[in-house]
Amino acid sequence: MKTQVAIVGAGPAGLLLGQLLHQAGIDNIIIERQSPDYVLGRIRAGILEQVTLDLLAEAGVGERVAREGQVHHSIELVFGGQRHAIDVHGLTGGKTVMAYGQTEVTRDLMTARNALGLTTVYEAQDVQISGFEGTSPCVSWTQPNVASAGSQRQELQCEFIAGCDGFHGVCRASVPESAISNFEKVYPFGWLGILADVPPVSPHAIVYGNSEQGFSLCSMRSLTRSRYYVQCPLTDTVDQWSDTRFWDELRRRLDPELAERIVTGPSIEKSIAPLRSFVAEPMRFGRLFLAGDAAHIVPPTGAKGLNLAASDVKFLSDAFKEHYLERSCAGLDHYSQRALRRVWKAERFSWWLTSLLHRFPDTAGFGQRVQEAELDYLVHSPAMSTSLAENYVGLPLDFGV
Ligand code: RFL
Ligand code: PHB
Repeated sequence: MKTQVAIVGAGPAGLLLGQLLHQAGIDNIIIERQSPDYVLGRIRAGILEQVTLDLLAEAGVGERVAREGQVHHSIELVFGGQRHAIDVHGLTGGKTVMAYGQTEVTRDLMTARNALGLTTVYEAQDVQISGFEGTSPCVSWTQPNVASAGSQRQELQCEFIAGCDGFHGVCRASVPESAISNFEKVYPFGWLGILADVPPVSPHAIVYGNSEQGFSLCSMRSLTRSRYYVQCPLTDTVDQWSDTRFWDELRRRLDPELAERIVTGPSIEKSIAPLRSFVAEPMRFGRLFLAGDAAHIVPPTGAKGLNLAASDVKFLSDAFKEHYLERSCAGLDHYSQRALRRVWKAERFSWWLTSLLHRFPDTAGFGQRVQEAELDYLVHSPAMSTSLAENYVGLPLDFGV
């Protein structure tokens, strides 16, 4: 097999890149380790920035999200038993975010790719990449389900490899240790999340809570499907959390009015996610380019992970277009620097919001009082609220350039 750009990973980053490259006439094949159903079964992000929405529209998949997504003009913060609205729309001169599940973004991209008849290899096992430091990159894998292929290795020769294979993927791991620098911060807690077919408690705003019991978050997927999270110890397991225990704990962490309004119901998904900040530098190694979670992770508090994956893909697809259509390497040469500049601002924001809203096991006394003062300052200072709002809706792609 041969193609111009081999994309490893059919998450949102890989699928979006494939779509944008195809539209520019650049041939690509996606190699994915899991089945389509498995990929669609992962419940993850739920908030899209305008930059991401614009990109989905550019990729030809903007219609359903525009029709079914819920526009949010504000966010709400609960602390000290009281709720405070941050008017994101007013503070940013009219910007908003959209509540629309990552699962649906992925579904829309998969449907569009299938309709175009583009090749995606699913359930590829033992994927390996090679030759990216020279001029002949190659992706290889074993395809156990294809009878004619037996257990023989399949090979895809290409001109470039896009590593869109998430945090645990093979692409970043294939780079020699001496060529890469990793920056990491691990947080001493996780998020227990549940999905339930109940109306969201706050359909027009995401609610972020900081209480004595810890962080909480009320989000949504539609007007009939809600997503809720509570901070929990990393040692907890899902079976320690019955639905009843979850709902009781969530209510305890909210203000009395919201707690009263919550509609509870059986969970249809429940999982615990650890929180991590991570950046690998650079994001390019010869003919290998990393994008999305393959290169960086943010704690989910600022809802930036999927949006950062989308902005990486914008920079990378523009660079490939420059290379193939204008015969210029400038975009590819600047990709890592350009992407990292945006990545680090989102890392800073996600780390800051995580520090502000969670209870840290070792930060009693002074640290706790400073957190309370900062929250109080945030909701009463237009300067600080504006800083939160402009980061929440997403900085412009050319910010500071
Ligand atoms: P993904 O989605 O992990 O996709 C990578 C794909 O690569 C495949 N893969 C391989 N394929 C071939 N060979 C291999 N060796 C492979 N190894 C892995 C995987 O099967 C997968 O299909 O990465 P991508 O595309 O970069 O997308 C990133 C986003 O998924 C991620 O940043 C967000 O989900 C983060 N995130 C959020 N982001 C937001 O913007 N807004 C949010 O509200 C938000 N909430 C969240 C989140 C992530 C969460 N968790 C569980 C991590 C909430 C949670 C709880
Ligand atoms: C979600 O809906 O899953 C969600 C919303 C906001 C966040 C993180 C996750 O900050």
